[in-house]
Amino acid sequence: MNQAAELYLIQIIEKGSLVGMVTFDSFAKIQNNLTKIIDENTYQKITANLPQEANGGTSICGGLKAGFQAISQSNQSTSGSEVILLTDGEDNQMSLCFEEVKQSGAIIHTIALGPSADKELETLSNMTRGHRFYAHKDINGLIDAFSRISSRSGNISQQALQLESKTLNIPGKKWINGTVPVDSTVGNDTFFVVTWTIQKPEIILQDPKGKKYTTSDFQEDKLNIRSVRLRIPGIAETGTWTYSLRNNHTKSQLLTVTMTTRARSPTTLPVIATAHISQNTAHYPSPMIVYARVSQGFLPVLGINVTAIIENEDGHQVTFELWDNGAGADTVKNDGIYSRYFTDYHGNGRYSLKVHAQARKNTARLSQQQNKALYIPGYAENGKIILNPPKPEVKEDVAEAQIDDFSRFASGGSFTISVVPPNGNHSQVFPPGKIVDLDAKFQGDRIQLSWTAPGEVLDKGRADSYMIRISKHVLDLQENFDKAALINTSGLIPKEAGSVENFEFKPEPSKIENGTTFYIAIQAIREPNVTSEVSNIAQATNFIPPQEPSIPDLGTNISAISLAIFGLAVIVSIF
Ligand SMILES: [Ca+2]
Repeated sequence: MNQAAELYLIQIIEKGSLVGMVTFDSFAKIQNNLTKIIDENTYQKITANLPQEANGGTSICGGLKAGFQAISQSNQSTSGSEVILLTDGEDNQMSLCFEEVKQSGAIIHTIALGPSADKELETLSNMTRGHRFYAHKDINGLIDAFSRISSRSGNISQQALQLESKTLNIPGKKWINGTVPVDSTVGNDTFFVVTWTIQKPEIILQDPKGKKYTTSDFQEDKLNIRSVRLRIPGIAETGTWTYSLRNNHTKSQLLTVTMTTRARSPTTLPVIATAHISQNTAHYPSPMIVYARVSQGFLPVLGINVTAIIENEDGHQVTFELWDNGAGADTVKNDGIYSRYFTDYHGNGRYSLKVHAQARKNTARLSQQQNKALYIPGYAENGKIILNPPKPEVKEDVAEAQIDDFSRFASGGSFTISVVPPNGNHSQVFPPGKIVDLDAKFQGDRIQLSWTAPGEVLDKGRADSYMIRISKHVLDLQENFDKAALINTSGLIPKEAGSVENFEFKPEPSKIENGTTFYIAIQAIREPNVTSEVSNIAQATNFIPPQEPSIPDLGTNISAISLAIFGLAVIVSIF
């Protein structure tokens, strides 16, 4: 805990902030009134008072009251002040100061440390619109939590950004290597921190130009046991940094590696990743949606790899990719918001979310299109509902700029799940995902369909089959999907969730005339008989091109136009 608290003060909190500290067990004590963080000396004054050991008891109200007192004594208003409340204990008297907390106007961020932290702790953050976190007693979870808290306020150029955040279990006498890309938007105030559990490892850190830093370059804090830190002088070189760590002990031990930095200059907009979850608390079997937004300024960053890492109280970890594909849980394609369902519950209690956004091999693109406009589907006028045109999609062909390879870690806070039955595969209660991007068009006398594959469980895995139905009347599909004509899909084997599916078939020729419109919808099926919701309804209109005129010179243009409308396709989104 001290390692993370110190790291927070040195590396993460914005310079110029006022910081104080209160410690509490059964009693609370103001360790420092608010002090402006200017340089190393100021944070050392505070870290010197970090508690070395705690007595029993947890008086959360006592801690909060002393916190408010420290703020008032420093001639600051509690209203708008931010309090980080970190505890591993329980306090059944906590609700006694809820009213005082509300009156204070302070924002309380809670960090529940370990599985015994009070179950009601998050009431304080919910009540004051603070963030909520859950961390094991290992340092990485705390560092992740602290860096999220700093990113709420202050200047973007002063925000600490996490480039690396790993916990590594290294066997005795073994080396482990890793790489971290440092992109050209960051590099100021860069720290590389290693912690260990048994014995200090050997460290080699190499910048992209080959300059090496070794164990002796790292500073070991006298106060702080089992961690070393290197502040990279000047601006960290852009490019790939590599590190090697050797566990010098004969037994395996846990090492953590953290790299934080800030924007390269006050005028550079850095690439930023943020993460959040659809609900703070959920009752089984409600699925959660994980979101990560990756942007530079207001512009979305596309074409990167975004991974969610979710951990429960026992340390059971689930990692999965998030997608910006406009299918499943992701509402809009290519808006820089990457989303996915989470259904892999392992027991009740707190779960923590962390996201890793990384661009490797120059695949990242910066969309030049902002996607901030609020879409209003319609309005009422004289008692009638007038619909606006459909919501504009983010176009595929907008100008895009390539950006450097980068890496960002971001905490998405914690959430609580209740009523999960013990054991068993819980994901089976969820059906295959609803297809929302079915597209249809005529090609000659055939209809071509395309959509994004859902999975057997929402957007995960692989469905067993598809059921495609067609009608000339949209209402048939909307109101009576199961009665509409079935297309033979015997040759169609569903692909893995997230893949693009293509399927082509020939409608009955007798029914096709010029201008005929067909409506099509699809369901995904998991054996024996679990079906997804019916998809959006796609529409394909058959335009038979007019006879080509016999004027050879102009003919090319005219036939080009008729070809362009031949196979006109419209997606009708009916949800
Ligand atoms: Ca999206």
